Amino acid sequence: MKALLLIDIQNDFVPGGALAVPAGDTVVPIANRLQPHFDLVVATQDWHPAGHHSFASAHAGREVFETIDLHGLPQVLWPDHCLQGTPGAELHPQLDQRRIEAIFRKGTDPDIDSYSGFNDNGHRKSTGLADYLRGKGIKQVYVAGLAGDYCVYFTAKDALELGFETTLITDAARPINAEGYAQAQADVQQRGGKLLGFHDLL
Ligand code: VGL
Ligand code: ZN
Repeated sequence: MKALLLIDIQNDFVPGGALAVPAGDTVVPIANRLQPHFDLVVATQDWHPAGHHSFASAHAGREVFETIDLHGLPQVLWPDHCLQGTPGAELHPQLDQRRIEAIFRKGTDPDIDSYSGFNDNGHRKSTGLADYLRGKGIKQVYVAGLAGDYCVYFTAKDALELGFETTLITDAARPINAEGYAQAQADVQQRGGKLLGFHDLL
């Protein structure tokens, strides 16, 4: 059984949003075309409380995109984004939600960021996604969405570590930084993941 994991396809991550990923909106029609080819479709939603410690605004004298040490983990400081209950945190209005069986929220703990859909960045708490997928008989996961070099990449890495056969649908994700995404793809492959273009799955 194969699951499609649609990562953080939210208004704040597309052009015009608070943490816009270049061409982020182009993943929406691709995600919609892919969905019917899977046994299960699941989405994640970045879902931060106000004042989340991944926000530069929570650290006096710090700038957006600086990296700091946050409770023992390296943390890129982001613009305020995906605030719980705001339009920016909603899934993109053109994303077809009819086949999305569950939405896993992450980033709710103010003290730690959570790029992966499975675990926070310190692997301290899980979201329950792995158990959910196993309960549905899923052995293979395909990862797409935003951003390719952060939440999509970390989700694919965790999926591999958790024992899922993992494919990154490279052109169904868009990165914040192109070089970072090239490295992410190489790393996924090195860890035993597959890379595919979305046309190969239609
Ligand atoms: C993301 C940075 C901060 C993502 C989420 O969805 O890739 N990136 N929060
Ligand atoms: Zn975030």
